[in-house]
Amino acid sequence: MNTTALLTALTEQLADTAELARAGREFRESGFTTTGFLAPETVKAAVRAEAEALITSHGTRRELRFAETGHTPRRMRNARRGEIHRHGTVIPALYESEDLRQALAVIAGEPVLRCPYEPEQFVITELTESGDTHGWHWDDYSFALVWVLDCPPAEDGGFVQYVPNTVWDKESPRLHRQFIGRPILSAELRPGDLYLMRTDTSLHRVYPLSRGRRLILNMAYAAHRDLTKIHSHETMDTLWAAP
Ligand SMILES: O=C(O)CCC(=O)C(=O)O
Ligand SMILES: [Fe+2]
Repeated sequence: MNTTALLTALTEQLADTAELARAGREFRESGFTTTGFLAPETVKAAVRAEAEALITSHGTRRELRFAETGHTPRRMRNARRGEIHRHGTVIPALYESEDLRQALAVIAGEPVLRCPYEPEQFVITELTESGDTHGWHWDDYSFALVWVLDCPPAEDGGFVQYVPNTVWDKESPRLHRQFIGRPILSAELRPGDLYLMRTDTSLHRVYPLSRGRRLILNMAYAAHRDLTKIHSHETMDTLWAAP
């Protein structure tokens, strides 16, 4: 199927308003909802095939810690936005889809905009080694739509944990403080799932892998409020931006 046909299939699927309403209720309550219903199997298969090819040809291993998120570990392989944009077709086209952003806006209850800072628009992340994790952090922009392309069962790690309604102070993240008096929520994910998270106010992480492999595509989106905030991009620049 070519990219135009895939986008048409996506648009047809996005007409499921009952699912959008359910996801919207969940999202506005907890800052998280699974949204696998947004994309048909044909689109998911095309995203997965492109992500597999890109991580194989352009994946770079990174092992980093950031003061801005309390020195939590990032142990992963990534293909970054520039590489995906240059060598991919399906993923950049999906990111540009206005129909997809409109569906996300129904769930979010507010407009969902392209991320104005290009290096953060999308990234492919692969966890392969025991101990690999995307450690506790917040994102710079309001929303992430994550496509789960490969994932082990929860017993082997790789599930997502989050603490909604928290505030990122980059100067003094006081990460452990965020857990005191607040529950950590966890969501099991399966290949083919998608989820939408309010990533600027949900402290979140991927539970360290003990076995198996995890592959995701993360598409980041902005809210209007993000466009007026002055953003510094230290953690993401180091993680994803070109050297
Ligand atoms: O891998 C995930 O499910 C989350 C990824 C994430 O938090 C990020 O890329 O900022
Ligand atoms: Fe994140």
